Amino acid sequence: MNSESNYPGSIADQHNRVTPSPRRKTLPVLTLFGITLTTATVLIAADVPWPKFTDITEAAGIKFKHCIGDLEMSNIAEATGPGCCIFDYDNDGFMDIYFVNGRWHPDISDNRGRVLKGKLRNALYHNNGDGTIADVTEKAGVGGYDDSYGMAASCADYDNDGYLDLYVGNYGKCILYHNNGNGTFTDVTEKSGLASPGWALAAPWFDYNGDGWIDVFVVHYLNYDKGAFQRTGAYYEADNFPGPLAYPGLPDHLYRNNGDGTFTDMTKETGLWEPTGRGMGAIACDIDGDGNIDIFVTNDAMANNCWINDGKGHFTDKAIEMGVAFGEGGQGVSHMGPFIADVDRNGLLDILVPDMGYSTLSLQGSSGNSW
Ligand SMILES: [Ca+2]
Ligand SMILES: [Ca+2]
Ligand SMILES: [Ca+2]
Ligand SMILES: [Ca+2]
Repeated sequence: MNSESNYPGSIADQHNRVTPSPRRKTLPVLTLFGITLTTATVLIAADVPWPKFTDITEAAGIKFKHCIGDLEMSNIAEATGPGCCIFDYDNDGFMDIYFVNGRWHPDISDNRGRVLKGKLRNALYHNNGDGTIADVTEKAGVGGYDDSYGMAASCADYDNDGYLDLYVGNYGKCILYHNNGNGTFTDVTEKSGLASPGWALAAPWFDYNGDGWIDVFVVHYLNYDKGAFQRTGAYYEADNFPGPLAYPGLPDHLYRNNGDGTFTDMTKETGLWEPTGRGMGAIACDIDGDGNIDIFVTNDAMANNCWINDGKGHFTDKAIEMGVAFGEGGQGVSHMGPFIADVDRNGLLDILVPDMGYSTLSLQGSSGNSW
């Protein structure tokens, strides 16, 4: 710890003074008809020492740096950054990391940025299990396409062979990499039917029809016009480049896994067709607790969708009735990647939607049976 973090009155200083060590108390945890059934030792929350973290990125060997594929951020595509996918691709018990990168793209990038053309790729890092991590992208064959600008990644064992496969969402065509189980992957995008062209920002996997084959929901953002609207100057210049409402949305897609390495687009048949959505993220889970997995989709600057699965292959958007369509002020804010968990431990799932302001936490069951 450096001296700055320990100056008198600092948070670290206060913490060091008030929490010399955690205290423990033995408390009854369940009392029924006056009989205590069991006891447990619990930590008093206020006395738990704060966890401390050390940035070991460089020491571990991670050299990856994200790039927007250009020298200057000048449009909504360059401003929409990707993330990474953490998964154990080789089943050695240690989690590995796949990073998604931007790249020079003729629809998005300026001419000056052309110097970056061909120099950017995604990266797969193998966790060696000893605190170091190694770039294995070339061997694994998962660098991505030069004409697909990386936006997202997710993983699932779509063919049930015991190895997690990798799906990359792009501006352009998506990519499905089949994990060969020997440290290499094969691009099976065309055969699988999962190219899902457009602009994909998230792709949660789940078995929507319960047939044992995992399906995928691909979130599409908006129909970027390659800068045409921006070149007209018909927007409020002080706001910098045009935002999401300057472009029409794109429909998300649900692809059913046929169990033979191919997928079929089931968006319209399942009621999920929503061509105006500007999807930024999604989570698949059983939000209403009826045993069927639902999908919560965050849309940028407009209403979110909460697609409730009826268990018979059909989804209905209940976001407005459930009170999770908008931000706290009832407006469509810059809804981004959502999180779902039981925050208040009442047995019902709650939703946190980060945005560029205060974010929105929606608690389920906090007032009657509503959100
Ligand atoms: Ca591993
Ligand atoms: Ca697999
Ligand atoms: Ca399925
Ligand atoms: Ca459900």
